[in-house]
Amino acid sequence: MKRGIVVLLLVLLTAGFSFAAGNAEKEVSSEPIVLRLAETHGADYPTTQGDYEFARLVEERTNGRIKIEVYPGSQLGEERAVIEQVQFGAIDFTRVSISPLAAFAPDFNALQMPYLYRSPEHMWEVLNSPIGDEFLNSLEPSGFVGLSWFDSGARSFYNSVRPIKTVADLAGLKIRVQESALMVGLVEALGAVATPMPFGEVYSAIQTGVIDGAENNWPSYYSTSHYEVAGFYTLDEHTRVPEITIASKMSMDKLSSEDQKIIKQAAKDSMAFQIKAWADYEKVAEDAVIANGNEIYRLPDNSEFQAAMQPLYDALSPDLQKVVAKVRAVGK
Ligand code: BDP
Repeated sequence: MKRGIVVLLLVLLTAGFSFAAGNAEKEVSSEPIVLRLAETHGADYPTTQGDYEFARLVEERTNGRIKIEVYPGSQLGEERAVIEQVQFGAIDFTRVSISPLAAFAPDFNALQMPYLYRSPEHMWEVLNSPIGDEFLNSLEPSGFVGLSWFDSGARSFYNSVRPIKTVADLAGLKIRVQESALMVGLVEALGAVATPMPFGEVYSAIQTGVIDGAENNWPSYYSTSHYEVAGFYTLDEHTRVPEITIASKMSMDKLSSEDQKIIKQAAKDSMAFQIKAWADYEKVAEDAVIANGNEIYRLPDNSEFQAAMQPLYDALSPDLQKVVAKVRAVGK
């Protein structure tokens, strides 16, 4: 009987030891945590360069414990579909335009209204103010953690049919917009026909005449080769739409609060790198498009365009009108 108990104890003890040893081993040789970030643009594009910088900082600051793998070129899907996957944790991070994000968090429309910012500096002052942080934090109930902002210049119209010099020139043109209700309204307010479509489908849609044009900044006009099939570019600069990096709240909740802090800080610290890369690439894109012989027209004055878009402001909810007023007051 006594011997039986001793044997039983021994068995239990060895089992306990090997269990403890197993655990210790797991901790020592623990694999890095690998997280995925989805990006629409190709590897050389300035937002993707910003993503790589973010990933580099996270890896460095966690001594390699956390690796963020960047998937450029829409490998994980187009923006809207990617945002959905981030929402339910299938993708950990993405860098997107706030336009498609506004379908999930409608308040973001207040940050992409036409002619909202007086200048690029004004936009940065807003994003770096408590308003910017309030927007980043507002995403949590929708299942996202807002991390940081990237530059995206100003968006303007391009098409394959005719130069646009006045609002009347836009009449009846079929213009692709992002998958965003606000952008549909914006194009319709100018008398054109809005066609929402994923970014990756725009080139062939212009080439085959399904649409006449689209709207975007210099870098995207160039990097997508849209400038080859839509030769008229009018610099009306109707919107400045910030880029944003978001994390899946489900993915973040699995990490320690210390690691969450490192990730948030690394994202903020990658902004300066992207903003510089943006300025450099914007110049490269502009030079290349001009060298290609495209017809570029800069609106001498945007008041006609601005007046045509006023109904979009009138249609905003009273709450968003207040946010717009706060944005406009920054730096005044
Ligand atoms: C580019 C943004 C990209 C958007 C794209 C678009 O960087 O995130 O998806 O515009 O128009 O400027 O869809």
